[in-house]
Amino acid sequence: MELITFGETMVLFNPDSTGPLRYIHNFSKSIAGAESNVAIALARLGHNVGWFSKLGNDEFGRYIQSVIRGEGVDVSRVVTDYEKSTGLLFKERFAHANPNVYYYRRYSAASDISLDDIDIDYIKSSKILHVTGITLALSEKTRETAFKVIEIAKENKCLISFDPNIRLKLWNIKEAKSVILEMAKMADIVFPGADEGRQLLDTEDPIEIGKAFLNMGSSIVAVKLGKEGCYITGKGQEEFIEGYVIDKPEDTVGAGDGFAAGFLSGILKDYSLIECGKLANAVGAMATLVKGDMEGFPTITQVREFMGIEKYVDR
Ligand code: KDG
Repeated sequence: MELITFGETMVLFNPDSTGPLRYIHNFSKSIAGAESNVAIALARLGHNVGWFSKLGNDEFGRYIQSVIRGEGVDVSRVVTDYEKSTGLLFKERFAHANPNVYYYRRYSAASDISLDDIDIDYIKSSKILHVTGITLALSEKTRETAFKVIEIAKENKCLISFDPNIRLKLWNIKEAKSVILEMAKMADIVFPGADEGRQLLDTEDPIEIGKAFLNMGSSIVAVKLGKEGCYITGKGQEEFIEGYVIDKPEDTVGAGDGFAAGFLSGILKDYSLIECGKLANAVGAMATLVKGDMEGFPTITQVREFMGIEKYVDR
């Protein structure tokens, strides 16, 4: 495998209209999960990737597995929990405000994942292991599991990619800060956002954020700056890379995961850090053009056309 990731994926219910959930009658069903988003985005870009989690022995778990498998991601290491259920997520949309998100994931199957559920040889076989702060927030058990898995992967020269992905519905900032900064010390590539810089390091300055993570031991830091693009630092290089302005984004959720996938695709292809940043910006921007957390991720041909590198002939 080129990259393996693990973490909770939930069934996402998106209301077909705006307004308080108690008045909503129809929802569109899809899936949501930061780690599976990265896996799906990389598979669309043509990479050989694996994702796993623990899912309930229920129709929602089977649905998640079949969607991710259908995207060309290896799901052979998914574990079924016969007692706990698959997590759910509901969005609540308003015409003039950002959507609300409601999680139904406490005590879910995925919050119970332990080292016994994980095929360590599978992890060792991968070039990159990608983890996010969401897994660290789900439960003591998932946190402990993530730290152990990373330790083992590192011993086996697997590159550790880490997206802090702070979700304050899952934990408070004090706890998030101490655990995420502990994890960052073990990561080779880190993907903080400017707002996460403020929450974790008391600065939104990309250069300072980059320096701080390099000092903690990372070798590459890609700071996400939204439509302004990104700031990349590491391996003796540093650069601000201009982003894409999307006038009317359909849905910005998943853009950060698209960014990470684009960047990691570049790393897997031995691109320069600047080229990795360019690809990351483009995949992140394209994720916002389609409604849904993962539906907008492009294929390699689509992203190259978006970047103006290639013309699509097959229309
Ligand atoms: O990064 C996008 C994710 O946040 C979303 O798909 C859902 O994983 C999710 C979460 O925990 O909020």
